Amino acid sequence: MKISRVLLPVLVIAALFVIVSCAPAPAPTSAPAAAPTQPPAAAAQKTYKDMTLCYPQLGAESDWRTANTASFKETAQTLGIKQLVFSDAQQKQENQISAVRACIQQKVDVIALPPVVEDGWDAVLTEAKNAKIPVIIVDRSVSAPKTLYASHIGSDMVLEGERAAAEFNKMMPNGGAVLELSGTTGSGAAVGRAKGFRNKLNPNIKILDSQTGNFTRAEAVPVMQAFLKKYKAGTDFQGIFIHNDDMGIGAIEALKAAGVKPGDLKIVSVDGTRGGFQAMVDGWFQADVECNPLLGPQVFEMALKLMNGQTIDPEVLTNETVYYPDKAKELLPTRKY
Ligand code: GYE
Repeated sequence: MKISRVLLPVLVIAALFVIVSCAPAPAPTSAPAAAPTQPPAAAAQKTYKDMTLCYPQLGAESDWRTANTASFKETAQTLGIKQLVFSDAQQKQENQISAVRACIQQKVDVIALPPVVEDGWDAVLTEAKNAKIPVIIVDRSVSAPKTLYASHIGSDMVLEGERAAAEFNKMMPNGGAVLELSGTTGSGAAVGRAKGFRNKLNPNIKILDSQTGNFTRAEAVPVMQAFLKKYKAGTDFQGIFIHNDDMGIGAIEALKAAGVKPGDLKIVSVDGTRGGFQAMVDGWFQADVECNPLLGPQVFEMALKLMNGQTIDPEVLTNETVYYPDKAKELLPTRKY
């Protein structure tokens, strides 16, 4: 039989095709059925025992701060974390920035930062972000972009200022003049409280003067003394808004020395420390706006979530209230700070 030149290659290909399709199936390359593969192990969840948390505390300026530090140290112990890297920046931002940098070097798991002031954090927060160390801003706020930190846990300082204003509005329905003894200049706490106070204060109540006492008793005394030299208590002004209880206690010292008696002036303070409660019992403060320093448990819980890649709230505001003299005596022994 003569096969044409055209037909020959077609027949060869067809034959090859038959051979290939009849060939036995190649042996499977995967593991034999007798030894089935295990499902991939779930990523090991981190626990508190794995946690190194950095807390570059801003200072020790007030009873609020002392309670805040204690809350972090106690919580770290209770939870049994691996290490709490604690430092005290003595109210100096440059010390806090150095402490954060040391924590980045040490490759901590999470940084919880209570910023002394709002501005000036972008660079070091960027460094933490580049090192893949999440940062939780604690207590006061920062002005840095939200993309540079994981979350903020703390008080609504604006609301605190608004609550203080509401007290003056109630106590001084016919208007008058008040002084303001403000917290650390440029701090989220002082900026927020001042803003909230101005938001809500009735227009018939004038803010006669505002000076900082840097949140400390010691610095509040000379500021109050200077106020009392410049303005006559009860005549030029009828009230004082004080940004924290420690400064309130310093101010009382100066007021007493100048012969002012409890109740002569309307005084509203912030924090709700034992010292503030005592000042209400003694008749000096007419109201104390709560600011809760016991933030440790919430912060560690969030830090663990971050270590495990879980989702977290970008802002957690503390639930707070206002305290009055009528319940102060009864509540004083129950106060934790
Ligand atoms: O009110 C004050 C402290 O940032 C909320 O700082 C905190 C404030 C607090 O020194 O007592």
